[in-house]
Parts: sequence; structure tokens; C-alpha cells
Amino acid sequence: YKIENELRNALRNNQFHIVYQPIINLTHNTISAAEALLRWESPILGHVPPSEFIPLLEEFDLITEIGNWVLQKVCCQMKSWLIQGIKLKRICVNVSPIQFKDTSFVKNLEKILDEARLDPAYLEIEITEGTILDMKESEKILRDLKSHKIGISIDDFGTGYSSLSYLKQLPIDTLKIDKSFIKELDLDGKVIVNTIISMGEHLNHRVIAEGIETKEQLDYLKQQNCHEGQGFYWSKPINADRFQKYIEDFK
Ligand code: G
Ligand code: G
Ligand code: MN
Ligand code: NA
Repeated sequence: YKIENELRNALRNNQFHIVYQPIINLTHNTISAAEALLRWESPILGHVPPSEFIPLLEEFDLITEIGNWVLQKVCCQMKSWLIQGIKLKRICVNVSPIQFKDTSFVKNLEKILDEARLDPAYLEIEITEGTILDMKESEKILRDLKSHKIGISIDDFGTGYSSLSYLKQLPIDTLKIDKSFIKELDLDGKVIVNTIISMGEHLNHRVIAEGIETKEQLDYLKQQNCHEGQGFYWSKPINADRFQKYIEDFK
């Protein structure tokens, strides 16, 4: 057997599903958004983590097809939640660099949003610093997304190599502080976190702290006026039904 064939058949055989993790507004203690994360349960390999299968999807040129499937599912789910009166402000979806640079990316997105009848302002895409390294090309795509009112979030922020002058001129809505910095809130960790928060403040970007697991971490981030948080402290990523229950039971 070949893993490539397994992956090629996985979509058709319903082996992918999407889980959602809440993003909390730290000022108001409300759920403001959700991050959608892809999961693969293979009958042969069992649960394969995204850190392993996403690079394979990229290598086998399947990432755009699967990525579009994710966007489609997620936009329809969000629309259904909104119709049911669930007041999420954003739904966040990870987009791989290859998918982002595909010439029909924005056009596909428009079509997906249109078919789901979802207001584009509800969608936020998450890209990493690595995705926007080649500035000229990325800037054009980002402006195109912005002109459609789609939100843009920089994921794993602080771990890449994007220069600060780039960031200043790009239409970015959100910075997500990488969880490695939250995990180590020693003196150095605190300096890094505080610097990202004040940068967000100055550049008018929302700042999310990822990987919050403890009350101590939460208290520190609140004290520093970090806008939003995400992590096991509230919930691990869970399926759509459980997520809906989680929202209904929150607080
Ligand atoms: O929880 P977790 O193991 O799901 O996520 C690991 C990594 O996999 C994250 O860094 C995330 O960016 C990536 N990932 C998860 N879901 C998706 C997806 O739908 N598309 C892309 N491109 N990456 C994803
Ligand atoms: O896209 P991104 O790289 O940010 O993916 C988020 C990843 O972080 C997912 O794999 C998710 O399961 C994981 N994650 C979310 N909350 C926590 C947390 O509190 N602690 C740890 N260790 N991982 C988390
Ligand atoms: Mn992410
Ligand atoms: Na991250």
C-alpha cells in the first residue's frame, strides 16, 4: 500500500472531519470565534496528526482540493450556527502556503462563500509568516482578500522570519502568539509576549494568545490586556455538535 493512495481516497471515503476550538474574548469572557482544524482517521493508520498529513497533502498536490473542502464545510457550518442564533463573530481556517498562492484561491473562496451564503466578514484565514515571505505576490492576494472583507490572521506569530516593516504595510487583522511563548512564561517569555501585545496595540491588530492551559497563564495575559485567548484551559478542539453544546453551556 502507499500512503499517497490512502490520502487520495480519504476524502471520498469520508475519513476527514473538522474539529473546532473556541477563541475567548479575555475582556468580556465570551466566545468570539472558533478555529477549525482538520483531522484524518485512517482505517489502516488510525489517527494521523495534521503535522504529518498536511505536508503529505502538499507533496502530493492534494492540499488545494482538501483545503477547499475544509473551507466549504466550515463556511456552511458557520452559516448554520448563525441561523441558529449562535453569536460567533469569526470562524478561522488554516490555509497552507500552496493553497494561498494558487491562482484561483480568492476566486474559489468567493464561490464557496457565495454558495454558503455566508457574509465574508465572518471568515478569517490563518496563514503563517512563511506564507508571506515573498512580499509582492502575497501583498496582492492579501489586498484582494481584504477587498472582499475576509479577515487575515498571522498564525504561530513570532516563530517565523517576517520583518516588522512588512507587517506594517500588510492588511492584517490578527496576530496569534505562538503557543511556545505561552508555555514558557519566564522572564524572556514575558518580554516576547508583551512586545507582541504592544505591537498589536500600535498597529491596530487583534492579538490572540494560543496554547493557554493554566489559570496563571490566563491571569498574566489578561493583566497585559491581550485581547483573546485559545487553549486547553477552555477546551481542546471538538466536533461541531460538541462545540455547539459548549457554546450553549458557556458561563
Ligand atoms: O491541533 P493541531 O494538531 O490540529 O494542528 C496542527 C497543525 O496543523 C496546525 O499548525 C495547523 O496549522 C495545521 N492544520 C490543521 N488543520 C489544517 C487545515 O485545515 N489546513 C491546513 N493547511 N493546516 C491545518
Ligand atoms: O494552527 P496552529 O498551529 O495554531 O494549530 C493549533 C494547534 O495547537 C492544534 O494542534 C491544537 O490542537 C493545538 N492546541 C490548541 N490549544 C492547545 C493548548 O492549550 N496546548 C497545546 N499544547 N496545544 C494546543
Ligand atoms: Mn492555526
Ligand atoms: Na499556532
